[in-house]
Amino acid sequence: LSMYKAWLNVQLIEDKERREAYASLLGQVSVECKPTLVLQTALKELQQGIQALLGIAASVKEGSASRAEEENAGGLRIRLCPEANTQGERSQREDGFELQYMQAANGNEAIYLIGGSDKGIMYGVFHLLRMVASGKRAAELNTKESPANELRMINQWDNADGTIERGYAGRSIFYGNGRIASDLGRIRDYARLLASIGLNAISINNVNVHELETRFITEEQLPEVARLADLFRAYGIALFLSVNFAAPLQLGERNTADPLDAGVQSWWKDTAARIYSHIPDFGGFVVKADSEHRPGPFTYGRDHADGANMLAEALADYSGLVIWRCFVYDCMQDWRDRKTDRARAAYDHFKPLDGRFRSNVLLQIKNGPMDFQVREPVSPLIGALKETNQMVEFQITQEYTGQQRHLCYLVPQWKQVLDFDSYAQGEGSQVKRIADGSLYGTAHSGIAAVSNIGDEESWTGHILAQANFYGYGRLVWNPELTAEQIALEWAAATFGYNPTVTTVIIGMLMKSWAIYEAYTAPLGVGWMVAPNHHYGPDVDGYEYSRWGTYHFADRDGIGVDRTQASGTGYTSQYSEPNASLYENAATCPDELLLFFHHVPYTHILQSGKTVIQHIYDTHFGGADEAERLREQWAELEGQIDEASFVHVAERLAEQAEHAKHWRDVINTYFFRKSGIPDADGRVIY
Ligand code: BDP
Repeated sequence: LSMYKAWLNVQLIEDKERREAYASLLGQVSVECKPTLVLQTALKELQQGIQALLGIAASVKEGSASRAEEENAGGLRIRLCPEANTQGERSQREDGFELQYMQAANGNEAIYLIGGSDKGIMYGVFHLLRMVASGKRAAELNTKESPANELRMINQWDNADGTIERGYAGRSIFYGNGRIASDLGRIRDYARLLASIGLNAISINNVNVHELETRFITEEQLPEVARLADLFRAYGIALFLSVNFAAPLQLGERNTADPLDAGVQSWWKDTAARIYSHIPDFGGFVVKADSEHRPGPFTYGRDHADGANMLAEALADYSGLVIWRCFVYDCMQDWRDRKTDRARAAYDHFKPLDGRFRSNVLLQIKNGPMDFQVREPVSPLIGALKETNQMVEFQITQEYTGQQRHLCYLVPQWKQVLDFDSYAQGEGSQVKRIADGSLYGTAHSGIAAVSNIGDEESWTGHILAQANFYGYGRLVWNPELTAEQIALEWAAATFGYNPTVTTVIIGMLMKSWAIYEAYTAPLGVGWMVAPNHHYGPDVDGYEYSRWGTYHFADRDGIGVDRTQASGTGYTSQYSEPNASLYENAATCPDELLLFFHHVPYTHILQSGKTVIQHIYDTHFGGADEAERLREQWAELEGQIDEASFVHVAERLAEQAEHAKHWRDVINTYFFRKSGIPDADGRVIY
């Protein structure tokens, strides 16, 4: 079924001439390198793809050709070119590949697929199949690709009981009833999807590690975990586990989890030895510590460098990595005294530790300082760490962006983050250069994101949310791709190469983030969602709670004063000129105004509107636009498969209704608070 196949829904090429031209070229594959596990995967994918696209069974021949044969031979020729990555340049990562089209003297056509590694070959195969499906001719295939980022990671927030934290697409494909799934087929299909977009690392359990998952690193569970590692290995994906910092204590094997305790240190060393005896290429640990009631080094008066380094020491002999999350804040604070500000927390905790982490530790930093809101500034911690490996964290699962019931294509948001200039080393210090390690030349770096998949047939609940999954992988491979290009690739691969269909879908995707933002929390202030589950409007839901996520709306004004002059001083965490840009309400970008400033409702935005009128207008506009999305989709009836059509139509209908609800709740609230009428007289209560 196409929903399940997602973007690997390869169809027979209809144009006979093109199909035959390709058949003579791809019907014969010669493999001129050693058959490794990943290479075998690549060949299997290649044969399957050729069968589906061209309706033929390709013959695969192994062994290198003699010189005479070589000169005239045609077909697809697969080679390994390890020299491609000996230049030590970041643009030449070993996972790269090259495609070269050639015509021999005798007229034979050949395509060379040259990988920097077996993984490079596999990525090249997926790329080749995508290009052929998209209608490219053989002579147009020449390309050289190399992933921009070293670690291209996905984080599952799956729990062993089969639930998924912030999951909106069913239950876990990994676990059920406290055990690792016995049917590995679905997980294998997932590995395929991940590899097809270039991802190379996965952490398979929630960052909130509960009792059952704490046991994943025990002798009893490791054989099961190893089965998953085997499966991902075949697709070139390294397996990581989220671990419980207090595991030695909670498993009852030590009476403390103090990172400076010799007994604890040896416990983790033994644990590492045990893990690597089952999984020799285990990726390492992901750790959420001292955050939202998770244990951590603070309990013992130690800091996060002590905690991370202790684990890193244990993994070092095996080249394992510790991915230590910077989402550390006191969730039981109240900062109305303006001494604490949740947005400041990551920087305040980690900046002073810069330079103290071992070389196999990476700090994983959420893209914004709060928590994956529809609009946030870029975290000032990204780039501020100059002697520490760092990774950016995105959230594909739409916790705060409509939970896969609303359409919200997030690639434009991620691109904005990656293109943001932190000025950490002067102009040209974009986030993407920190993620790819080039700004500071760090040993390790990359990007991670929280997955949006579950066991629903469509993987992502909303089929159009597959675009976020696909787009994440493509963007992490190459941050220079545009959000439109990615949307086009995805829509065509998923629904077929029909320009009428793809044009409508790209249009919808590209507008969707702005639409969602328009009818939800205004001008970067965030939140205003129902507490706990985070779906739907509740303007004051978090306003009187201790989670530190306030909007400070009263009868005179709204917004959070994070300036140095009169607020929390958060703006000073940025490098200049960003610090001054945000500090000054006149230069602060409109879309972030209420994140940084508390202003009267009559404050005039750079757009020329008052804050209150902006709120009214965007909420009416956004809800109308949500209605348009539904109409646009309706045009596709009969042009895509019925099941997908109905599935999306239902969700868009729900979104359109729910957008009106958002509109009314927000507008009425601010009308009543401010007492200022809508200039167009639309708001009533
Ligand atoms: C928040 C989620 C929470 C996660 C937390 C995290 O609401 O469920 O555990 O982030 O990233 O977005 O650790």
